[in-house]
Amino acid sequence: MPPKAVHKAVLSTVDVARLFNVTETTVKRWADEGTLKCQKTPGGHRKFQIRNVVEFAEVNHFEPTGALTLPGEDQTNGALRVAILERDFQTLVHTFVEKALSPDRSDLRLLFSYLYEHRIALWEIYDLVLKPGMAEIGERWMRGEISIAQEHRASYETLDALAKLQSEILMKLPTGHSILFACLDEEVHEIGLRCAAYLFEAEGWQTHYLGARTPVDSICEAMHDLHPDVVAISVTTPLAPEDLLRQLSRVGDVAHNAGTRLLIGGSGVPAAMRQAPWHDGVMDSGRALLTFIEQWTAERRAQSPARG
Ligand code: B12
Repeated sequence: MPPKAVHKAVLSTVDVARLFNVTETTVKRWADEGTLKCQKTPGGHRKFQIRNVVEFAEVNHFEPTGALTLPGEDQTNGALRVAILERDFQTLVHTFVEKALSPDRSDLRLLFSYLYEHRIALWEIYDLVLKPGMAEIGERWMRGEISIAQEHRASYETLDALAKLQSEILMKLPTGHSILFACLDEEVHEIGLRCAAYLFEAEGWQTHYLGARTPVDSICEAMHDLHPDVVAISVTTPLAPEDLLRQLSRVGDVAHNAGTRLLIGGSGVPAAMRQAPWHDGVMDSGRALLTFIEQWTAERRAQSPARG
């Protein structure tokens, strides 16, 4: 289990780079110029005393907004580390479920930070840990092994922990593209929508988030006011198929008239809707979303090669 307190008095180059959201090369340059005091180990690695890093941040007005490599890494429970190294997602899912149901809220937050710090990509956390983990929690609830209260708490702790993780990740530079996110009026499930929004944000997109239970009229109004490049709707609990079709195709029509693309995601999109002409793609994973972004970027490059 990840430890709960920061014990590191000495930071590595990687730690400092993450702390200030800069590259390791930048940190090495600061150290070599003497602006950031460091000691070198016999092996030539730079080590930074916390007090020197704090002083450096104060003098240069740098805000340490990034995340440290998870504190006390050395004492971390071996099983989790081995699971990460071996990319044993079954164990990671199991650990997620345990932490999500733990009464200590910091457990889940630390777990997400820990996974990310150890090179488990954001989309992998969402698709390969969170999604199967939440499905497991749903099954436990259906089997009567956990209460409604526990399921609700796990959901809201998850949303909080995802927000905390988002504040720690490295974001790409702004792309100038924007996207609007919403769930339809009757939809309370919004964790998947959150994941999609965070992934776009991490890729440098400006995101507008309307959240769960948004009336279709309000989604259309927001498209009119905000002019997003893309609108994304997440569907988990299917409405009566004709209602879902009516609501989504309305969003699609309004979007296309405004030159906005419509993406639909989530586990509740009926298979029959995948080929409909009024949307620009149905996606059931964060990985698929990244492919969309890659294609979008390639198309934009092809349209205006000079801007790159
Ligand atoms: C958490 C949860 C809740 C929470 C929601 C909290 C919240 N704020 O979101 C609460 C407790 C409130 C809830 C309530 C209900 N729930 Co519920 N819930 C779940 C549960 C356990 C997990 C869902 C989840 O968050 N998954 C994690 C996310 C990350 O996965 P995801 O949504 O699939 O998203 C991923 C992809 O699909 C994709 N994605 C999703 N959206 C988008 C969008 C875009 C644009 C893109 C690109 C990608 C993308 O990316 C994500 C990452 O991989 C599921 C169980 C399950 N098997 O999923 C049941 C489940 C969804 N719930 C279910 C039901 C029935 C309900 C209730 C109707 C129960 C009831 N009788 O009251 C109510 C809903 C009431 C209502 N008015 O609608 C059923 C739905 C069955 C069905 N298909 O109809 C499920 C499947 C449980 C079950 N097996 O019966 N629920």
